[in-house]
Amino acid sequence: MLVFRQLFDPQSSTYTYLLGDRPSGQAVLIDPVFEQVRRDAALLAELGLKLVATLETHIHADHVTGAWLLKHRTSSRIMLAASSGAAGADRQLVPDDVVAFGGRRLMVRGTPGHTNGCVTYVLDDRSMAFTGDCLMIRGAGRTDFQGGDAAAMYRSIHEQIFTLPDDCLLYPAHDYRGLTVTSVAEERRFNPRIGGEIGVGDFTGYMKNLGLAHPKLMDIAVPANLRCGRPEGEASEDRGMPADPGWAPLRYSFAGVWEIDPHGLEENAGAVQVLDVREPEEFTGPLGHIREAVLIPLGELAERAGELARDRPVVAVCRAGGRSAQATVILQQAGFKDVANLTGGMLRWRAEGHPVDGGSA
Ligand SMILES: N[C@@H](CCC(=O)N[C@@H](CS)C(=O)NCC(=O)O)C(=O)O
Ligand SMILES: [Fe+2]
Repeated sequence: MLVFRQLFDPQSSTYTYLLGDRPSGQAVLIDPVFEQVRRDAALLAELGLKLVATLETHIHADHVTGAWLLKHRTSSRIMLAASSGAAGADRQLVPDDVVAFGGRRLMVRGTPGHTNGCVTYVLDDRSMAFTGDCLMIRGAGRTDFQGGDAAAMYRSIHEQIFTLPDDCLLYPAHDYRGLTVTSVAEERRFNPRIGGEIGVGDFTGYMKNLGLAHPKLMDIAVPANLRCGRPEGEASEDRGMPADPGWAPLRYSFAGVWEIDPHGLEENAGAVQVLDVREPEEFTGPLGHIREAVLIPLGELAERAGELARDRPVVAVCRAGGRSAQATVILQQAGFKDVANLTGGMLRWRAEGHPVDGGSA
């Protein structure tokens, strides 16, 4: 079984694709974005997948790749086209290369035109292909910088993409209108830049007149991507990715919440404030509460957050870990930096045998 997820970076309108092989648990990411590495790593962990490789469709001009950062977090191998000219890859791909993840494979097709190092990845059964900024949904990548070549793109699309099966789904690296997927047959017919009877001369004429401004991040992104996303100063803080919190062992969830487990909280109990956001009758009810917990029901938290100390991390607690997750959001909005949610709430805290005040056995 194939695990497939399409992920979006709203800043650059980039799609990142997660493909996983369920039986082996091995996965790849196509075109990860630096600022989204924490999110992507959280999803891989929650799905029980091990990242074996990151693949680039090309050297991006509008965002920095997450390849280097993911390699440091997960030991994944960095793969991209030899023709991209990038330094620091673990494997340089050439056309017809095969990238394996567990029992599944991606085939590499050279599709230059947007840049001269662009490739398309085709899934083993030809049910889907990842076209980067070559063929886009009712569009095509621009050809006016980074060695772009409209005639080369015309050939790439006709010879490498339109030759795939009609119902092969095509997933681009970007879409600026929120469209997510297309197919070979519909692009062959309806693509306004290259579909129908449009010839190479028509296409190059169209592409010369797109009139697009250069990507805002181009001067930062291209040099960084030629290093596979390794920050110049090495430290990840240099590029907008704050370090993970160090005050306790925390886990970031795909839902966007920092989580602490009962064991981690007990180990760090002296250093944190425990905030219980249940209703008063629950606090004194059968589940009991954690020693020295401060009670502020969730509905009152926005107004009463000032009752909490700002110089100590806050761990929010409720019955099952749901309301307290929302409490971490409210606290962050109120300016608290070090906040975490007790995973599983009082139910898990008790089930794992940690001490409670009050409550019934
Ligand atoms: N406005 C965007 C740039 C968008 C852009 O130039 N995208 C490239 C892909 S790197 C493209 O090929 N666009 C084709 C199109 O918009 O038709 C930014 O500042 O990042
Ligand atoms: Fe691009």
